[in-house]
Amino acid sequence: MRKSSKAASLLATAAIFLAGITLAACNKAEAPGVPVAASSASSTTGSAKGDFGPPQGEPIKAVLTSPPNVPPATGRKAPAKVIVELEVREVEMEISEGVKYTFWTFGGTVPGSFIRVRQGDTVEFHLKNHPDSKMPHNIDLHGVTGPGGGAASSFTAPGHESQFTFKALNAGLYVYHCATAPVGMHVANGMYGLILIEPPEGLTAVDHEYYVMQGDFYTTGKYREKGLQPFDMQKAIDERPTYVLFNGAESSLIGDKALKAKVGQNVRLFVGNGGPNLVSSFHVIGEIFDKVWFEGGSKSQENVQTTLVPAGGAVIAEFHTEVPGTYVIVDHSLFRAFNKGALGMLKIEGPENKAIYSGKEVDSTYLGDKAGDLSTVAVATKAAETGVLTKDMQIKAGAALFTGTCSVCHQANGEGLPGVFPPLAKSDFLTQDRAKAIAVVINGLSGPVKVNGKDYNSVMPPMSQLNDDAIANILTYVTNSWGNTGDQITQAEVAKVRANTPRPAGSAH
Ligand code: HEC
Ligand SMILES: [Cu+2]
Repeated sequence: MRKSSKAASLLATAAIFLAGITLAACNKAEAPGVPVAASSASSTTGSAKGDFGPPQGEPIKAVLTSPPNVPPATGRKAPAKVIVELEVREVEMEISEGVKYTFWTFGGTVPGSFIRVRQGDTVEFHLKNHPDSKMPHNIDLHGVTGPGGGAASSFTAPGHESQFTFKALNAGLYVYHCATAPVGMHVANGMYGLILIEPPEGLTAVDHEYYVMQGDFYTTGKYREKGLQPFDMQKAIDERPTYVLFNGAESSLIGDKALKAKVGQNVRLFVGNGGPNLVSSFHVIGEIFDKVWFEGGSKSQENVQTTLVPAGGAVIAEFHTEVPGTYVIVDHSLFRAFNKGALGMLKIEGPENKAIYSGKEVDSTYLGDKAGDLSTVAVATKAAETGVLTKDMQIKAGAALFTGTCSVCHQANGEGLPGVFPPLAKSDFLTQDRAKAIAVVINGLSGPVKVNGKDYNSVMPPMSQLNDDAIANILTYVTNSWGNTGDQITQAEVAKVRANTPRPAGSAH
């Protein structure tokens, strides 16, 4: 295709125009105190578009929210002076059932408090570091124009406070994080969050806004290994996370903490990724994002299945709800979802719409071991900690874990499928030898076997990725259900079989 001379001259004009904008942007960045005229209506790029007059009215104290909540829209029509007060706290919290971790937080939560201002606002930022903290911290806000995004002005020792002021020049959704050395470690411990800088006209009204932020975590113990788990620097350097999580804990968006909406509503997700290492392939199973403002910027894309959220980046995703049910939120790098915790839920309530979707839901496949009633698992974990774990607690926890772990093959009623999956109900194989039953779960089983007089010759994959306590609970449930009679199978028994039997090649340890 040949360019006409007219097109060439148009291009030249555009080049001059762009050069002008770049110059304007430079001037502004160098002298942020000098208000930039809101004039250049023809301009369509970056920070030149906005309302940069002096702050008006009384200073406003920013409303900060904990995830998954988002502060209300600023609703302002003019720039203001906004005061943000954020306190760093180092707190021990549950990262997974019975697993504790010392998080370093902005505001006591992971991710940190959500901050919402309007483009053109002058933000007076106060960073406090709680006297109980062991470490100094600071903050780098990606929405700040200036050295280190504020990091250079906010180094704060325990029990101290620092203050700096910035003008919110660019609209968008931005990550903030701690940038104190070793930076990777501060971020890996949960020191990140989101700041939304609304465009002058604000965002459209929706029924729900939620705050979801992914992060990768590195513990010396294995996935779901109980107790207080220290940070593992080597795993972090190797980028081998033990956990990949939404909102800092495995259970943060599960069960009664699931995000909620009704059929026929508009939902907006502010999705961030703190990293420090992984890039997220953010996906909601069974939904399509009608609109995504990719990379947290000003352009939107439509009809998106999976959106990429870089480490230190964010997106705004919107969709309209049509069909009731549980929608599973994942990082579509699926081992992270099913084996490292990157799984959440959105529960949509309302009338069925058979014209859009015919069936009843409940898809335990996509929920994995989170399909059952997890409160029973919590009860068993707590009881095990204090040494009062009863058989009944184990059976209830095992029932929840069996769903989505074993039921896909052996079926919810334990009957299996004729010729393919042997029954666990009244299985003579199972009741023969408990150590052998434990070994089957840990190391799998293949080749010809006879169960209740019928021949099977198939493959059960090793399930050694399950913890000793999970296997003990599942087997206690199995050996006490569907007409089976057995007693408690203990964690110690499972640990012994694990130690005394070799793992097949390629299985988890
Ligand atoms: C992917 C399908 C699959 C899953 C998931 C699965 N199994 Fe199996 N299981 C099998 C197959 C197939 C066999 C028979 C293997 C053979 O033919 O050698 C079997 C055999 C067994 C046996 C011995 C035979 C019997 O019926 O008593 C036990 C016990 C058992 N499984 C328990 C479990 C438990 C507990 C879980 C969950 C932790 C589980 N299985 C998950 C497919 C599966
Ligand atoms: Cu820090």
